[in-house]
Formats: sequence, structure tokens, C-alpha cells
Amino acid sequence: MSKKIVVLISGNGSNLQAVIDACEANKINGDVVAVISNKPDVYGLERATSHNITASVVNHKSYDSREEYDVQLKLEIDKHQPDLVVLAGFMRILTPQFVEHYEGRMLNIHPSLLPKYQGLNTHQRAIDAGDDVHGVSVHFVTAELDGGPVILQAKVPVFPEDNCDDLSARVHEQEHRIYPLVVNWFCDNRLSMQTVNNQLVALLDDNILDVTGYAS
Ligand code: NHR
Ligand code: GAR
Repeated sequence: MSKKIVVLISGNGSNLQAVIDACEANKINGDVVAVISNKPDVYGLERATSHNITASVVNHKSYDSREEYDVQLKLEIDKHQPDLVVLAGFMRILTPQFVEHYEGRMLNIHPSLLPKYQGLNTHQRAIDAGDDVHGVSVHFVTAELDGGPVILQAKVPVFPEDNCDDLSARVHEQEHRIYPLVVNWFCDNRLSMQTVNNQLVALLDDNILDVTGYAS
């Protein structure tokens, strides 16, 4: 059975586009059934509508607390009964209750080689630290921010003359390759999150993925 995917965004939506394209090319056994943004008027919403995908906004500024916001967001998502929720540049921290509801079926792409540089401004932090390798991680979302089990990473070089935009562009290219691949694994029932020996891990074809992800 083809899986139903809801994608959450806050901006440009280039990762959303990569997932939509892979679905349309039958490289993912699933369909993006809805796109939801916490910010109005972002380009990712236009990408959705131009592919005849339902797009909506649940604006965080209209709610007094994160708890109230997450209740609304969950209602909007669950209208579509998704098998998988994909965070693609979604910029709001989610409450533990929300995360628990989608446990094992929510993915995020984070622009660093986790566990390095959790949180924001990852490219600048990698440059400031003088790293010569940087990259991107896809992980299951847990209550711990950017702390859920890593599934797959891709590495990129950092060159001495790089500024933040150069590095960000290099990472983006890899993001668009690895996110559809991981979404495809999930939709083919190959990927899960489980507790093994008291540790939360990502499993691909029943093999535990290393803490830094497959092929890292
Ligand atoms: N929520 C939970 N519970 N767990 C995760 O792993 C999450 C999450 C929500 C989003 C994406 C994450 C990233 O890949 C993500 C992972 C936003 C912030 C943040 O500080 C941090 C990490 C991520 C996303 N957001 C500010 C906030 O107050 C707002 C920043 C802004 O609007 O620009 O929510 O990096
Ligand atoms: C991506 O680089 C993604 O890794 C990052 O935001 C960008 C979204 O780009 N995510 C985060 O920083 C999450 N806090 P996109 O909107 O073009 O997909």
C-alpha cells in the first residue's frame, strides 16, 4: 500500500520539492497528501499547490502557548491520517505530547553531522569551529531536540574560503539526495525506531544503525 505523507515546512521547501519529485517519479512508494506551514506566505506552500497538494497554515503567532499550538497542528495533520510526518525545514520546537503521538513515524533533516551542532546556525558554527567536514543528518524525531536516532548522514568538505551561503548550498545538494532515500526506506516498511537493550535505535532491515547513521 502506498503511504500517506504529511510534510511540515517553515520556508522555501526545497526538501519538500525533492520528496514530491521522488514520489511523482515513483521512487517513493507514497504520496505527499498535505503540506502545512507555521508561517504564512512561504514559497513551500506554492510548491505544494502547484502539484495539486493541499496546503495550509497553522500560524504559531495565533496561539498563546506551545501546547495550544501543537494541539491545533496535530488536528490539522490528523485530518489526513498520515503514515509518516516529514519535517522539512520546520522551525518550531515540538512539545513532548505532540512528538509522542507520532512516535516512530516522524522524521527530521538537520543540517549538521549529529550529535554535533544541535539547534540553529549550524553552518556558521561549523565554519567558526574550523571544521573541515560538515554535513547533514536524517533522524527520527523524539522529545529531545535533534536527539532522536540518526538514520543517514551525508558529509561535505568545508573549504577555507567558504562563507555560510557556500556551505549551506553544498549541504542542501546532499539533503535533496538523502531525504527522499530515507523516506523511501520508511515507505517500503524497511525502517523503524525501536528500543533495543534500553536504547532507542533506528533499524533498517532489522539491522541497528550506528549512532551516526547508515554509511556515515
Ligand atoms: N521538536 C522536537 N521535540 N524534537 C526535535 O528533534 C525537533 C523538534 C522540532 C523541530 C527541527 C530542528 C532542526 O533540525 C526540529 C526537531 C527549530 C529549532 C528552534 O530553536 C531548533 C531545532 C529545530 C527546529 N526553533 C525556535 C523555537 O522557539 C524558533 C526559531 C525560528 O523561528 O527561527 O521553536 O534544527
Ligand atoms: C534545510 O537546510 C534543513 O536542513 C534546515 O532548513 C533548511 C530548509 O530548507 N532545517 C533546519 O534548520 C531545521 N531547524 P528547505 O525549506 O529549502 O527545505
